[in-house]
Amino acid sequence: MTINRRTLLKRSALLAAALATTKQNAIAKALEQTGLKDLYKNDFYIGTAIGNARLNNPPAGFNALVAREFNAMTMENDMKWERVHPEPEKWVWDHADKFMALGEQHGMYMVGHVLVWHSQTPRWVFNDDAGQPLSREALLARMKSHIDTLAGRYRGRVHAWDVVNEAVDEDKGWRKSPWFNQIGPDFVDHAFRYAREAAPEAHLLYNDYNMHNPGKREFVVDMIKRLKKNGVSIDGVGMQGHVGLEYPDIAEFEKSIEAFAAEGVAVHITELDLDMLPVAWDHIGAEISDSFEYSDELNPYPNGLPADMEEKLAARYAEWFKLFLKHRDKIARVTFWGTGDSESWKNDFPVTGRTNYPLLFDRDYQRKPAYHAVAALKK
Ligand code: 9MR
Repeated sequence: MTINRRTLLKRSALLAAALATTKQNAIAKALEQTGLKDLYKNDFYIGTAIGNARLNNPPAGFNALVAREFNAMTMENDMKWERVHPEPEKWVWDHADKFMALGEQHGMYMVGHVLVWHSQTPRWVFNDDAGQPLSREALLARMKSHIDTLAGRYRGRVHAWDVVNEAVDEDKGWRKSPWFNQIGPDFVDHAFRYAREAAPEAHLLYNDYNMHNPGKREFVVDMIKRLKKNGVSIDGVGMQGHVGLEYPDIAEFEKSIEAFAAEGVAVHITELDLDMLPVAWDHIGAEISDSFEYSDELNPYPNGLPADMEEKLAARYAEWFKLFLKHRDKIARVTFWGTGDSESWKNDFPVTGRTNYPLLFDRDYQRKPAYHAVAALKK
C-alpha cells in the first residue's frame, strides 16, 4: 500500500486528536485527586480568599475543594481593623483564629490582610476621646500597637502580610487618607518598620489595585526606592488584579510586573477576579463612585452565563495565566478573590444585586471552562 500525502495528513490529524483526548483524559484523571496548586507547583502558589460565611458555614465539600485546589489562603475581611479590632480595647479573634487553623491544617501559605488601610477602619482610630484628629505621634503609636498585637499574634504563622493597602490615588499621588493627612507620606515607612519588628520572618507587601496604570506604577516604584533608601525592608508588591474582559491592557500590566521586579521585590497577584458584566460607569456615563443604581441592562445574565461568554472568560483567563507563567521567576503567588462565583464581592460592586461570574468555580463549586483553560496551560 502506498501512503500518499493525503493519507499521511489524515493519519496525523487522527493521531493528534487521539493524543488530545488522551491528554484531556489524563488531566481529568489527575484533577480528581489534585488541583491547580499541583499543576502550578513549580511556578507559584495558587491562593483563594476565604470569607466569613464560608469559614463558619462551609457548603458541603467546600473545605475539601479548597485543600485540593489551593496552597495559599487570604482572609477576605476578618483581619481588617474594623473586624478584628472594632473598639480601642476590644479584639475579636474567633474568625481569624479559625482561618489560621483551617489553613494550617492543610499546610497553606497564609496571607494576612491587612495591617494599614483607610477603608474598613473605624473612625475612632484617627481621633482622640474628644473626637479631634490625633497628632502624628499619637496616631503612629496607635498604628504600632495595632500592628504589634495583630501581626505579633500570628508571628511565624502568617507568611505574608499586606502591610499597607491602597495608599496611592489613580492620578499619581498619595491618597489623601487620614493616615497620609495626619502622619505624612512616611506613614508607609513606619507601617513596614513596625510590621518587620512584629513579624520578622514574614514577607511584607505593599498592595494596590489598577497597578497597570502607568502613573501608579511609577509612584509605587518610587515608593519602593524611597523605602529601600531609608533602610526600610519591603519584600513584595501585591497587584490585586480586579480585571475584566476588556481591561486592563495586559501589556501595561506586564510592564508593572517587570518594573516592580526590577526593584528587587517579588510580585504577588493578590485578588484576581474577572468581571463579566457591563462596566456600569461606561453605561451610564457617570464618574466612578461606590455604587450605581441597579438596572436589568446592567445584569444581563441572571440565570447563567451564555456559552459564548463562558468561552470568552476561559480565553481571557488563559491570557492572564500565560502572562503569569511567562513571569514565573518574578511572581510568588496568584490568589483568586474568592472560590465560587456566588461568594464574589463582584456580585455587589459597583451595582448591588447582580449575578457575576468572575471566578473559576461556579455557584455549585463545579469547575468552569475557565478552570480547564487555566489547567490546560500546564499540560
Ligand atoms: O471582598 C471584600 C468585600 O467583602 C468587602 O465588603 C470590601 C469592603 O471594602 O472589601 C473587599 O475586599 C477588598 C480588599 O480588602 C482590598 N482590595 C479591594 C477588595 C475588593 O473591594
